[in-house]
Amino acid sequence: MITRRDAVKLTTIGAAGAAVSRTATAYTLPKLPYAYDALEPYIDAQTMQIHHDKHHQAYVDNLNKALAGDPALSQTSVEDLLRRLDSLPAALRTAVRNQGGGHANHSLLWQTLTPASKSGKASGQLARAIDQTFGSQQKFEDALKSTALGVFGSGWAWLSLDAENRLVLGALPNQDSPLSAGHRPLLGIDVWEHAYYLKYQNRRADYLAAIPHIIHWDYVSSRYEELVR
Ligand code: MN3
Repeated sequence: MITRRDAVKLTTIGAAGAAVSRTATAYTLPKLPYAYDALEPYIDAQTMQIHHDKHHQAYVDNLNKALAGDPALSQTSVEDLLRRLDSLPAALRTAVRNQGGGHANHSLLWQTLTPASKSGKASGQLARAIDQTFGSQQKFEDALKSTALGVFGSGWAWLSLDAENRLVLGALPNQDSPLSAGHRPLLGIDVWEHAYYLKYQNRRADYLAAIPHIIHWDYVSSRYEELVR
C-alpha cells in the first residue's frame, strides 16, 4: 500500500528463437506528494530534493540490483520482504534490511509529512489511543522528540502498532524497519544527518522541534484506523 511497484515488460529470446514476454517487477521511487519547498521553513527545499531524488532513489536502485537475480523475491512487496527478513537467503538479507528498509521507510515518511497549514492534530481513534497511551498529544510529541534525540548515530524514532494493536514508541538503528520486528509503522522520524544537516547542521534538537509542525495527522489517523480494523 505504501509503495508502488510498476510492472516492467522484459523481452527475452526463448529456446525456439521466438520472443517470449514475461512480466517482472521493479521497485520504483514514489513521487513526492508535494513540492520540494512545501515543508519550508521547517525542512528546506534543497534537503527535500536531495533526500528524495538522491537518497531514496539510491535505496530503490540498490534494492533492484540486489534482487535482480531472484525473480520470485523481486515480485514480492518490499513490506512483505521486510516482514519475512529472517527467512530470506542469507546473501540477500543485508541488502533487503538496508536498501529495502530505506525504500519502505522513506515511502512512508513522505506520506506522513505535509505543509504546516495542513498538519493538524491526531483525530478519532488515534487521538484516543495517544491520550490513553501517552497522556496527551503534547506528551506524545515530547516522548517522540526525546526518543529521536536519543538515537545514537543514524536511525529512526518510530510510532508503531504491536501485534496486540498497542501503540509503541521506540528507536531503531540505520534503516531497520518495525515490520521486521512484527510491528506496523505509523509514523517515523528520520534522524540520519542527511535529513537535516544542510539547514540544522549539528542541531538535531532544533530539527526535532520543527517536525511536529509538519506531521500529516489526517494521514496518520486514517492509517491507524485502517491497521486496527
Ligand atoms: Mn533519510
